[in-house]
Amino acid sequence: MRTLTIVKPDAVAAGKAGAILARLEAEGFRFVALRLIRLTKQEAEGFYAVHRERPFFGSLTDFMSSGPAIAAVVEREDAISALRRLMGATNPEQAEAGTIRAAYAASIERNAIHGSDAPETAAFEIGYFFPGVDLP
Ligand code: FUP
Repeated sequence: MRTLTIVKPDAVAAGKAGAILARLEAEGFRFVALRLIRLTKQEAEGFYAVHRERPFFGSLTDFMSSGPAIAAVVEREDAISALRRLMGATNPEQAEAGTIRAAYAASIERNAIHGSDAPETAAFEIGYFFPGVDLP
């Protein structure tokens, strides 16, 4: 099974992208596709369109378009829930010890990593960053 992850701009700026990608490998994820992205504000708005009515939408999309990030398709048994467990809670104050967000997230907004939350969102998000790519 496959899912979409993003090492967010805060983690890339902090020089933690390699550590986070290594952690994914250590937890059994294999990279199927990977690219450095630099989202425009509009691209960030399109990605987070489900949140457009939320009060944090403007700030979140400013942050997501603030610098380079890494988008990857990763594969593993039970990939979606395994990645969500490994990421930890959205708010790092609630993230369990040992999770990526507990280690690297600064706040609920600048929270280091994204992972799709369901098969339908994974399909949408993979297509959003790797359109027309014939993935192996
Ligand atoms: P998650 O799936 O854990 O990334 O969390 P959500 O889909 O609920 O939220 C998507 C992103 O919105 C989060 F990664 C960070 C941001 N967010 C905020 O900035 N403030 C909030 O109160 C909630 C979410």
